[in-house]
Amino acid sequence: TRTPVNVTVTGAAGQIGYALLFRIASGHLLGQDVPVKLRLLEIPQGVKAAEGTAMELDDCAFPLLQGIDIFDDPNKGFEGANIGLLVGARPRGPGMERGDLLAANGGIFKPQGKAINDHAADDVKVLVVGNPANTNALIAQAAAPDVPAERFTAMTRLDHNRALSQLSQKTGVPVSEIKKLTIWGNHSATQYPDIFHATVAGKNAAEVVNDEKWLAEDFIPTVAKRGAAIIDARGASSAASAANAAIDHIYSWVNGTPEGDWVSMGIPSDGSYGVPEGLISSFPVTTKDGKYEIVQGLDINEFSRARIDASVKELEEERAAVRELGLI
Ligand code: NAX
Repeated sequence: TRTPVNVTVTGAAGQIGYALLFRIASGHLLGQDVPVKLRLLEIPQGVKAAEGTAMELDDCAFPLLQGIDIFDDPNKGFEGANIGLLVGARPRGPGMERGDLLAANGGIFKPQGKAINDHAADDVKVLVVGNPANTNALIAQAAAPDVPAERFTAMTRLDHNRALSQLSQKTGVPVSEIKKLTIWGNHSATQYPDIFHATVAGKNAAEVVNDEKWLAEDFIPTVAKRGAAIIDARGASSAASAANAAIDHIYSWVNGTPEGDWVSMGIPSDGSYGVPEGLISSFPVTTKDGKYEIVQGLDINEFSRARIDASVKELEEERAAVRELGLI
């Protein structure tokens, strides 16, 4: 029998945590043949609620779930972690400036990065979901100099899935027939969902759509502002879809992307496509044997270039701000 994989989830008592943990435990994160042990990390005030979620996990009697432990100390929470899902973060409160937000999250992601550095398993893979996800990932990465930098990633898969769904509705072609869509840049309103390389039932998506006005004024803003639209409708932010995207992100990273398709991941740039090295930015990637690679050689037209540059500029500003704060 296989050794269980240790999965640490931060913010375990939150709404994404509630949607995420049951899917991890039922085998959707890694595969139906992979046993898991859950390590839930919360702040002290969240521990009791996490214990309640753990009781429900017990009550599911999931065959693959081989243990649940709950912590409020990151050093313990990340001990032996093979996968780290960093969901808990500090949301922007009323009147909070970006600098305050980055500083508050630095107070979370810096110690968590250090704990990963000192206590996680050698093969640890980290996904940051908590916003601002790209820059939080950068902070955690900087605090973990002994962990290969490429193990720190940020989630743009929800944006990717949202874009797939919007394109499917526009073209009337099921999502299963849409390939090679890309989210570039930051997980924020500046992100750029790119359909110029995407295919819809084997045909170029931009040609099938053939409507630049829809692209610029409907598709891109709808995808970029979907989070706000969900809050408006639900009275709460995306939770199940965010959890689903986190599952997809790790599943793809560990188990590989299918031939002829790719996914979007926020990853440290190697300078590809003019994105400054080291920024954690979203790229089209293929994965194999637990490693990802940026898809190379795509032609970036003017329409795309301007939008990628704008989002990357925002990431550079966030990086400068956290440098200024001494967080990286
Ligand atoms: P909730 O407020 O429901 O839950 C957050 C949980 O994190 C709370 O239980 C809190 O006690 C815990 N927490 C706070 N600080 C912690 C720390 N230092 N260590 C451990 N746990 C800690 O938020 P939820 O709706 O679950 O969202 C979590 C994060 O995901 C937010 O930052 C949110 O902005 C972000 N999102 C990111 C998305 C993405 O695509 N990258 C989309 C969905 C979501 O908005």
